[in-house]
Amino acid sequence: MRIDIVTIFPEFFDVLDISLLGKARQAGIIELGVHNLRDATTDRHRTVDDTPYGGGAGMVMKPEPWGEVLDGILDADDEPDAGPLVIFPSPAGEVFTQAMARELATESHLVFGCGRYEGIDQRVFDHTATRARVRLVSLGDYVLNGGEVAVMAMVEAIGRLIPGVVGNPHSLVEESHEDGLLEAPSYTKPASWRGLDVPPILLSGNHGAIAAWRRDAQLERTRRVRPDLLAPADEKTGEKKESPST
Ligand code: 6GU
Repeated sequence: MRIDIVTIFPEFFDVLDISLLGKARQAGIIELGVHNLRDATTDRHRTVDDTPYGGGAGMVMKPEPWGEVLDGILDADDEPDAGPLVIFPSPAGEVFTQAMARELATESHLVFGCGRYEGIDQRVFDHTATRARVRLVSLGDYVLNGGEVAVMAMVEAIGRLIPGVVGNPHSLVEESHEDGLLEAPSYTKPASWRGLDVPPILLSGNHGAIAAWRRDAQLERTRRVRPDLLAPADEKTGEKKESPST
């Protein structure tokens, strides 16, 4: 997979040299390009923002540098619905989920455009949408100063789902959210530590009983911490969605 990131803080993404994703890059599974938006400016101060039309607080990112940098990344020959998928992290976007990470992990080219300040001129989204698929994606219902942290989280969640990035693919299955539930608690040696014992069933060697215990623990934890994950009611119709898979 090819990943391009546009940002005014390219150093922010230096950490992608290390850990699992760094290894995946060395192995050629992930190809990463980080682009400094300021390199696409033409004025002496390398200006990327300006005051909003219509007034209001804060600054808005100007369209011209975005147009320049995206011209360099998007292939003019690509059909809009083939080619790269362009993602703009935004608190106004659809919420990023494990299901979306799985879907995005099947793409061959992702482009992330990190906004700062009060956002990016709307015409950047509109123009980009004439030549590529565009999605606005939010990490959740809270406000970050810019898209960089969100992109880091998305790249990690997506990257680890690309075949070959995580050594043992089984470790991808038994995780929170993969089956729609939170994961069960886990334990390792010693069997007794500071007066706290590992649940005896996990030492029993009875794989069926262990699987049943884990399932119960998942359901109990999900009911307690994230009841919204269990057949949430549709806000308008009150209709129950499909239950998490078993
Ligand atoms: Cl993707 N961007 C920003 N700036 N804030 C956020 C977010 C994204 N997701 C949640 N809050």
